[in-house]
Amino acid sequence: NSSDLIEVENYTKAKYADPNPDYFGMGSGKNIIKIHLESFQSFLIDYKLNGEEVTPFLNSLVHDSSKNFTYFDNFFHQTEQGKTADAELIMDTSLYGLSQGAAFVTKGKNTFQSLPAIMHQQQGYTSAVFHGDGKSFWNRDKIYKRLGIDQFYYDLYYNMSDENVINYGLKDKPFFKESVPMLKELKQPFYAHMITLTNHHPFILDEEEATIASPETGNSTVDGYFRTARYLDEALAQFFHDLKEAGLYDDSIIMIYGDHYGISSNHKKAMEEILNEEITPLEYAELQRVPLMIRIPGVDGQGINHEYAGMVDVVPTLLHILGIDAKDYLLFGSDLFSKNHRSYVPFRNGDFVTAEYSYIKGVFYNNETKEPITNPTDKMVNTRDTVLQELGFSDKLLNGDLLRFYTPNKEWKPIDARDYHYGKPEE
Ligand code: GP9
Ligand code: MN
Repeated sequence: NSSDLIEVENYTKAKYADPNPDYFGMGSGKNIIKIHLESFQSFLIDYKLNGEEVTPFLNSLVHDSSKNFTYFDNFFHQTEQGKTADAELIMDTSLYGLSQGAAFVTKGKNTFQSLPAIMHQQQGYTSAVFHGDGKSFWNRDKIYKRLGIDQFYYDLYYNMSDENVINYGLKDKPFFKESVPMLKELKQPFYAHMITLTNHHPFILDEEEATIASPETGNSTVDGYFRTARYLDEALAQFFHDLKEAGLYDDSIIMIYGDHYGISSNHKKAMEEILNEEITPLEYAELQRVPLMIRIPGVDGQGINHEYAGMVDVVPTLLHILGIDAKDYLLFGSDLFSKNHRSYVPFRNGDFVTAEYSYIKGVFYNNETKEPITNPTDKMVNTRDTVLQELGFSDKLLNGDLLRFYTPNKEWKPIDARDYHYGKPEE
């Protein structure tokens, strides 16, 4: 066990990418509002349906430089069966999920050294998750205590009346609306994670709330997706407006991300119609892009950043933005703004993508020609092996609960789940 831990430590520390001085510490002490776009894939950005933008508000964050966002257009989700729960785990710990099941559930008693706890211990941040579903879905009420999340606002904190609810839970518009007063109450600086829900399979919406005509592929999943994505886009526009009114916008870091695909491989035919191209294995992998957008107050947005990156990169990136060096922690990702950010993005199944080539289901492809590479270079083959090794190290950490034995630095205090209580609000 201890030799496993040393091996993992050597591996992650060798991959550490030093901070970019233009970003290091630039967001220190600022609130962070992290917005989860359920099932949102990057192909929606700038996509036009019958000549009309599906997500005009998100598109404006990408293109209007006065809004000061940086949009990573080659950012990929790295989730597996744990879906939302995997995205949450990866983005708060820089570990991978498991190849089967959801670590949020099966590793719900593990020790973690998570972003919210590090931020709390190093800089006094309060953390909170907001989500309009039952508290025990994905074992959240238990695992959040292991992640050191101070507050969890789940369905009972919201008005779950019939007209406010569809599909899994609270609709995104009332969700954001009712969250703002709760956000205002949080002790600052805070790290607030807003998890949306309406853009979730099977993508249903009340007719009177639909503001865009569906495509007509005849596949209800694909056809519905555009309407719920538009609804989410509108909910987000309303949230930004309300954050400004509440005085929370200007001085907060805002990070927006998509958690995983909405359209699974079962819907290739309809998607081929939508995208007007064949969905080969390579194309399907490329569709696993999800948006990542960041705005840091006082720092110019870059517009579109083409760096290839994945969810594991988020923890070191945010740590460095706050001015906390990531080097002490066991993290599989590296800082997106670092000049030495690593250039390949592993998927949980061992496939991976880089800017030039991809490795999908046992085949290397040239991204430009889309053709298989029959004679991969040693470097390509080595990268494939490194990806498998990295996933294996992450599995060792989770399966052996090895972070129990790891002390990042002398300031680190282990998270004690008993310190956290997510009491039911007064009825
Ligand atoms: C449920 C929601 C959906 O609370 O987060 O999870 P998913 O099905 O996307 O994993
Ligand atoms: Mn999800």
